[in-house]
Amino acid sequence: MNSKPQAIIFDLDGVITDTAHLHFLAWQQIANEIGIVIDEQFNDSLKGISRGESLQRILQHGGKAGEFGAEACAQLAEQKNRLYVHSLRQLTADSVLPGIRELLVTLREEHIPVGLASVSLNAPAILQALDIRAYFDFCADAALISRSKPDPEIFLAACAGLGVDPQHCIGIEDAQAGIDAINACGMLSVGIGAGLNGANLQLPSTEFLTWPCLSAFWQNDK
Ligand code: B16
Ligand code: MG
Repeated sequence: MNSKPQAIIFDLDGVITDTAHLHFLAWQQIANEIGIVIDEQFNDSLKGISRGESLQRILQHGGKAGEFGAEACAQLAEQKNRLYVHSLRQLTADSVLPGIRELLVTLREEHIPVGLASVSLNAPAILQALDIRAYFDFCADAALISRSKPDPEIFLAACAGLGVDPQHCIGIEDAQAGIDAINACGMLSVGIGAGLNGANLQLPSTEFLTWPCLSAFWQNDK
């Protein structure tokens, strides 16, 4: 039995910082412009889902799935991204969720490799804005991924980049699609927040996500 996991792989949105609300505001503006109403509850179903797929879900939600061709969809997605990227200017080092920076520091001290598995093409810029890029040994490139969560592709890419075996790693997620992705690649899953099914460990918020907690969880399960 290994006393420590080979790596810890983090989701970004909802685990490291709360960008879900910013995604929501940008999508809401785009949806309004084409006569579709979305609310925060619907937005939950877009967590971990790529930009293009999110747009398809919004169109379907509004009963307009067949009304926009590929070019129109690309334009809407680009417009949404412009709004979203503009809103990211408000992120600072203080926008890291409670406990996360401390955990990243401890994982460095414990020599445990850290990876990022976000399907956001904006992830590198967000880590820079939060001033935590240096704590990540490898960030999977969302541009090289063809299937968003719940497919395990992004988590497998993070493990491959770190040179670790998924079976010996922990993945941390706040979205159901992300928990399903972690479980599908044989990693141990940690869920943050309520309403998630199938997480191997469920914590109410990031404040509870400490190295002693993860270490005890690892040793109990392995
Ligand atoms: P972008 P994660 C995901 O990030 C978000 O949860 C999801 O809402 C968003 O649509 C997706 O990134 C793509 O983001 O438009 O910035 O490329 O949860 O995988 O960290
Ligand atoms: Mg997330």
